[in-house]
Amino acid sequence: MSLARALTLSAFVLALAQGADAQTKFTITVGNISKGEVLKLSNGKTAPFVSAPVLWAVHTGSVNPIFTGGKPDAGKGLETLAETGNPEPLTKSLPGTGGIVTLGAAAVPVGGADAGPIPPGKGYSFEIEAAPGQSLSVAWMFGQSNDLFYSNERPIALFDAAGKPVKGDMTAQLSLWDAGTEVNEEPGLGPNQGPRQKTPDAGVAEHESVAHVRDRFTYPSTASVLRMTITPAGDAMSSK
Ligand SMILES: [Ca+2]
Ligand SMILES: [Ca+2]
Repeated sequence: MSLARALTLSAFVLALAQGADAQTKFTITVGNISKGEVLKLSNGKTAPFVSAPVLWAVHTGSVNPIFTGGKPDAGKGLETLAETGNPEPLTKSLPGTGGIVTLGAAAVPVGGADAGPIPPGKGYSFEIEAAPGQSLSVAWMFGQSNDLFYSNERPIALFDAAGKPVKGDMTAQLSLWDAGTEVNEEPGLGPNQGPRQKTPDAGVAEHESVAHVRDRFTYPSTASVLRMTITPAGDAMSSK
């Protein structure tokens, strides 16, 4: 092989490798911004708003791969996430499905040493890498519930139409869902909810479709208790 051809070939291979690595790093934060005990209970007492670890997926396509609204829980682990806060079954069942490129869970609160929920004032932070065209979907349990979770109805775009990384507050893309697997009790008081249940399965089973929560109880507005932000790294790792 001539030197010129070898150089051309290596340049081509390098370009391919750089194309494959045309990733942008993003830091995602999910914070519990509630203060004190914001859940006002029917017994006159109060309880704090608490969120569980965050399941996240970077994916292609126009559909959130974590769950399907309007259909019953697919039995891949959403019930465990929504009823106990543990994202682990979904981290094992979801890879390879729904256009998922990478998937993980953020379970250790910032400044903490152990996995656990985030009380008022605490948060999770994690890094992802994505290429233009890829999106983010997330899900985590509303801790003081039987089977409620926060997630995005549509994929959260990580790039705009021009391929530029997005940044800023994405909280408005989140809403509160009912997994349809356990009958709801009063948030913050029900004996079969995350912080109080004696076993992970405690509670009355229900068989409904996953849907936006609709019951006789009141819930804090999402933006009053949570803040999710996306911050792209200063410089993309692409050579372009
Ligand atoms: Ca329910
Ligand atoms: Ca329960």
